[in-house]
Amino acid sequence: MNSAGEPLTHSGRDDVRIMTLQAHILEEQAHQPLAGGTFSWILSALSISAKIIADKVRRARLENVLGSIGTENIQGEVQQKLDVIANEVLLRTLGGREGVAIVASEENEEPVILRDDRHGIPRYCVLFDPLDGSSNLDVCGGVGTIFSILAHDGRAQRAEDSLLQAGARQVAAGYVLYGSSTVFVLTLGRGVDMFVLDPSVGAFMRVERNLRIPSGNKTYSVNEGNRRSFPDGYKRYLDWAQDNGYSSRYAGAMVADVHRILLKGGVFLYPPTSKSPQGKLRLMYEANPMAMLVEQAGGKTMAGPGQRIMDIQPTAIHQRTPVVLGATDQVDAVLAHLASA
Ligand code: P6P
Repeated sequence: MNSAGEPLTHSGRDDVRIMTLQAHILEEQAHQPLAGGTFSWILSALSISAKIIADKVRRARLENVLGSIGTENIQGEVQQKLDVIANEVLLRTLGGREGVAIVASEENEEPVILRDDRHGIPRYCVLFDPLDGSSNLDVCGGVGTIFSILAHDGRAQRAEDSLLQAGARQVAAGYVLYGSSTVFVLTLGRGVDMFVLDPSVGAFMRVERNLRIPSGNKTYSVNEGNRRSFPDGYKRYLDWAQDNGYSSRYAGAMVADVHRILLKGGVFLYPPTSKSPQGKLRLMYEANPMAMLVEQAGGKTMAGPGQRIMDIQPTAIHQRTPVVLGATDQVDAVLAHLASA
């Protein structure tokens, strides 16, 4: 019964059932012909990892695990202590799942091959950025985990041959935002659903189904400190946006910026710059999963004029790409300026 003593029923759009992420995964499992329990177990490993990482992020300053460890990752970026801790959590939870053949992480130069495909069990590749935006940690800014799941090709001779699939072949994608609350956003290719961790219960509770990105929000999200080295079309767009009453919002963590766009609309851009001529964001475990989520929520995602992100055929696990993603009307406004002479 709800608070008014009425029976809990499907009330149109607002499904009042109490659904945890675990129950949602099992309910969705029926729609994934290949999945069976294998796929669901992978998602539950990501859920457990999110809870563990959320606790470590919340306690970071108390337990003095902020700051860097003084080494750099494959990206040449200084590793934060929690980058390494979050990476270990994901490797150890996913490592225990029978359905995971290969994992690839922003923090590991080479993919980790966990199992081959001899026994005919459908297996998957899981790619992730364990703690995206971790430089925000010291100042209590939003940080997140981003993940992408691909079906493993058991015939592949090398791990890369199975991993290097275009984003359009992802079977699932999502992120966890460790912000004012811990939010788990997931797509299995049938829309985008959102869950919030209830610490008193220790479960992710479903709060939104089939998220749709609102149109008409005149907000852009870009690091304007790089403006001088943007290609001219991006500069023309920014001039146009500022002449037309746009606001600017930029969190410095892709998960936080994309989450705002999923809920409120607008557009996120990471153009080519002099420092990152191919763009800064990584295709396989940042751009592709976010692109799947945004497109599943009715938005648009491009690497540039005429180049849909999820159509890019990757050639390297850590390759980078420019990114323009968000509400379709707002992405189209950017593209119009990239194309204009
Ligand atoms: P910049 C974080 O390091 C990250 O990979 C994304 O999460 C974020 O959108 C971007 O880089 C921020 O880069 O150059 O603006 O600090």
